[in-house]
Amino acid sequence: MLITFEGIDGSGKTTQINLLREHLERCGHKVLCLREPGSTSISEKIRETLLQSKEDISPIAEVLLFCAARAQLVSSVIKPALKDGFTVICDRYMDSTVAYQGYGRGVDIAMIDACNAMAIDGLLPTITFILDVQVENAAQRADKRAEEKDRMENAGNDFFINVRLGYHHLAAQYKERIVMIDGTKSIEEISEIICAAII
Ligand code: Z5A
Repeated sequence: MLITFEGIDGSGKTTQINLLREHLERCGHKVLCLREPGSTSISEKIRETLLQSKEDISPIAEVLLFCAARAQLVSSVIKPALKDGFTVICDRYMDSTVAYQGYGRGVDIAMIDACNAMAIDGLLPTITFILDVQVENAAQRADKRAEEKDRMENAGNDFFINVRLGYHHLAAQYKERIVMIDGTKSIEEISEIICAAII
């Protein structure tokens, strides 16, 4: 089973992934947690370029780089792990490219769908959780962290408002796969909803 988590930066994905991992391991599952972009040496190098580059990266180049990182992760890690009986939890996947580069940057969604199709090679998530929080709320949470903002985090409020809108559209379009959760509920309440949806 491939479980993916989505939402704007600071929406609580990492928190919920850790709780779900504990829950699934207690139930006897072998669990592998991954992040996008990243989780292979090539994909981590692409991540470094995407998030830390001081040079401008064109929106199309951004799509191709995120999808290249994804293609490498799918073929070298996710597919083999699923074959070995692992439950794979991925912090972001194909929906991030639609929300961030499509709705955020304005790249044509049909072009993104085509790139995503190449990258995932038929591997759709079994279930996707979108943690929905207002941009201001997520920004307040992120501000509490001491780290310097990366290239994507510096994109500005309007960008994140559009990304959030993109997630709303995706949730409406793919009801059979996507569960959208109010990310302002308590950590425990959200975790209960997620665990109940997995069973
Ligand atoms: N990106 C893209 O543009 N296109 C793509 O195709 C892909 C990615 C795959 C990767 O960022 C960036 O790449 C991301 C999208 C872009 N950029 N942005 N902006 P990342 O991997 O470095 O980080 P992230 O995925 O955006 O999120 P994050 O910083 O790791 O946050 P999070 O995992 O969603 O949240 P958290 O760390 O679990 O929680 C944040 C804080 O809130 C923390 O203090 C928690 O204790 C607190 N929290 C969590 N839940 C709650 C609740 N329920 N109530 C109150 N407080 C809470």
